[in-house]
Amino acid sequence: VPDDGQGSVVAERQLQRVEPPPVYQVVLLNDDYTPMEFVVMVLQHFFRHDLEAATQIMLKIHHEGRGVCGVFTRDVAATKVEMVLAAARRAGHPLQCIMEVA
Ligand code: TYC
Repeated sequence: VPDDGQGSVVAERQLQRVEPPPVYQVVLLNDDYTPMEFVVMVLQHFFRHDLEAATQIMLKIHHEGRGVCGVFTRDVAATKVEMVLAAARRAGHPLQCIMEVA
């Protein structure tokens, strides 16, 4: 875009500066009651981790209090949180799952 001296330099900058989509990490929180096997199942089923990765993430949450399950666009992250919470409540577990800006 040529500069016509009427502000088109600003227009050019705005045209070229394409914002990346904001990304959100889905985080599982530790608690004293949810079975380790349930958390591993959640990480495999909803986040497509294999058994080994799911087990490592679960143990990290168990020891450190929280852990990242994956990074997604806002809508996908929100859906993951809802699916995890629905599965946990259905199974009677207090598991907490949140999303936050990555
Ligand atoms: N702390 C739980 C237990 O000892 C296991 C657990 C791990 C729970 C990760 C929640 O997000 C969690 N049974």
